[in-house]
Amino acid sequence: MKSSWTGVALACLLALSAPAFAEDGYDLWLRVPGVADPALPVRAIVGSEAPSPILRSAIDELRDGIGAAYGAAIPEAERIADDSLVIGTPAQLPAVGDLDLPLAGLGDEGYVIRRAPIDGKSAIVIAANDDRGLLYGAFALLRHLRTTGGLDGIDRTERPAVALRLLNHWDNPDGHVERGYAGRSIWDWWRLPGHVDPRYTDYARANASIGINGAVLNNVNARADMLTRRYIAKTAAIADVLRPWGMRVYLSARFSAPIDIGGLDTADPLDPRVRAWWAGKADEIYAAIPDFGGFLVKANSEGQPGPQDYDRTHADGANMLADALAPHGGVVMWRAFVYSDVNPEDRVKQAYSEFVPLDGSFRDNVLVQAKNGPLDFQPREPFHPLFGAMPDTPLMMEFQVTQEYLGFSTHLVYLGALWEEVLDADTRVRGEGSQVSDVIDGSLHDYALTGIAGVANIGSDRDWSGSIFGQSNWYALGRLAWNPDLSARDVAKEWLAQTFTRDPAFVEPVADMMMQSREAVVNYMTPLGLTHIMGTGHHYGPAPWIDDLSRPEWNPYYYHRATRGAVGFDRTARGSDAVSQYAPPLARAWGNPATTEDEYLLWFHRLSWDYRMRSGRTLWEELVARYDLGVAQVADMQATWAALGDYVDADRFKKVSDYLAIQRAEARWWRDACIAYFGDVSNRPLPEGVEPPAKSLEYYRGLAFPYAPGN
Ligand code: BDP
Repeated sequence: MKSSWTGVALACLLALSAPAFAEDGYDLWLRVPGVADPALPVRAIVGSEAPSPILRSAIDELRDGIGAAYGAAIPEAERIADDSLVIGTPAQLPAVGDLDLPLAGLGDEGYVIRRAPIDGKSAIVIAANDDRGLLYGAFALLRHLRTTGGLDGIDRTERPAVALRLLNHWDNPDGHVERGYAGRSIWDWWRLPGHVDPRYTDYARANASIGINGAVLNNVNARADMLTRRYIAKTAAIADVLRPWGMRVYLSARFSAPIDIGGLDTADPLDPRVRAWWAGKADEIYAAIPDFGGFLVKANSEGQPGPQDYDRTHADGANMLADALAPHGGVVMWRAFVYSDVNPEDRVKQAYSEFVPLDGSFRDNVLVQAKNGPLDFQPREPFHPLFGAMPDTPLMMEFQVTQEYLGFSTHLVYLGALWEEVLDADTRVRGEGSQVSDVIDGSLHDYALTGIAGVANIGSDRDWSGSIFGQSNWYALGRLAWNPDLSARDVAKEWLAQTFTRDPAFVEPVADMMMQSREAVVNYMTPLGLTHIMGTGHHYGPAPWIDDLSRPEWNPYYYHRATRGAVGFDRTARGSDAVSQYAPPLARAWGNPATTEDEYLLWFHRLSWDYRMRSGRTLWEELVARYDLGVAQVADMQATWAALGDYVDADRFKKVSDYLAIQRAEARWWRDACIAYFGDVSNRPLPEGVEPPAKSLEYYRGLAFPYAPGN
């Protein structure tokens, strides 16, 4: 059997000596940990004699991970002796079956880890119904080892709450990543399939370690070329690398592909030639990739083609693709991110208006994928009213890991806090306690399909995410998709312990800093329910003054409508009545400013600048105070980090410090530009003692960013 003695010995040597090499962040959270108690708890690994590629991944991972932690070589053995780590399904290892572990109901991905004697020998057992469960069990054991420094308390029984746990890459075939702030695409489409970058294995391994089981490889603003024979071969090469790590590949499908690459003159979903073309395309893809996951589709949104071009509905379009994929077991993820340039309805209402009437008319292998809020990945939005409103259509969650609207990769914003807020939100559709997470995990409406996707923040940068703390958002996506009830703070602590050090003197203050970071970005960008006031196109920096773009809802002004007398978007019954899309208790609460949380005030209400806030301040004074608070919170983050240099290697310490300095300057810029603008429109003087903006409003209006990334 294969053993990597030398590899382990080398890793140990490196771990013992001071880090002489650059800590560039490439190793993510999968680092060599030390242990608290050096007594080796595992002397050999016993698994199936002919492991599948997935089980091989799991065993290698355990052997190398435990070996490196204890500075010992862990051989693979055929017989169970004392201190064996036994990994297998009951079918592979009868001794595992004899333990009568609670595997029923754990599906293919769940696992049990138990310290239990086998034939009188002390053992730790990782058991599952399928090799994928064994892989996740192996990573769970290593996570426990890395976060606690030992294997005490390792017993657990887990299964993922959500079936599809996916990354959505917005990567184009030319290597540009839409809204990417971490370099170029990691997919080297040009050299594939001849050259398969070893980095894809590291990518798959990192995903497997946090339970992510699939990736949509290309941008939702899709090129039809991705569906040509040439590109299917490239996708197949990536699928081959991802498969041993329990991951499937998916593609974004351009709805007009039958015209673009198929030689047809229509993409009408009810046209038999179009249906036949897609069926043939599905056959071709599955011939190359037997476990292909399916299609993600952005249709009739922001200029993308779709079924409405032929007077058909979203359901007609989704069902046509679903029929093509169904014989092969694939799914369609049809996006609900739609708003029209001709529809005057409040933009945040349009997805609900279009999709709720279609509830129940989608095929069984369709999920409707909705963003967490009804607008567009803003620093804060109320949850999307579709959640809870489509009991007969599986809704899947789309989060954005890449920080398009949250300062790009240089701002430290821990998104676990944002996602927890959304997942915990109570839709009230079945009384109290009908949380968004209950919709997403299928329990509220008995969905047969469930999913959470995150728009990836991964690129060719050595540190993958363009920043060290950006990695925590990738990590949190996986962990919260596995279990949406996890606490975001606990997830942050897990990530910190594995990425830096387990020392609580480091972990506790930095976890606090991460949790605060989300509120900080809301405060210095869009406090009190303001939204979408960033620069046009690139979305970098403040630009609340813009009101001259061709489509009304592209203008920041559309969202705040500030005048001398008032500010905010009236979404009550007197205004756009968006509140009516929520369950009655929420509609009532959000229909009245007195019962609306400060966080959502200007999202739902249009109020006088003199409106009296809970704090006793006027709205104008409160707005200024929030902007100041946001800047102060970033200064606190900087101070926290500055005091922790002893716990972090110099490379990563400096990079984070540099970025925090950028973030602080930019937080100040946001604050200054926004209070200059709102102060000008409202004609309000700054409250006493408040520092005036550093520059004039004209200065901020004149700034331009032609080379901002990701655009
Ligand atoms: C917007 C992005 C745009 C995406 C779009 C989407 O600015 O690049 O294509 O979302 O999700 O926020 O389709």
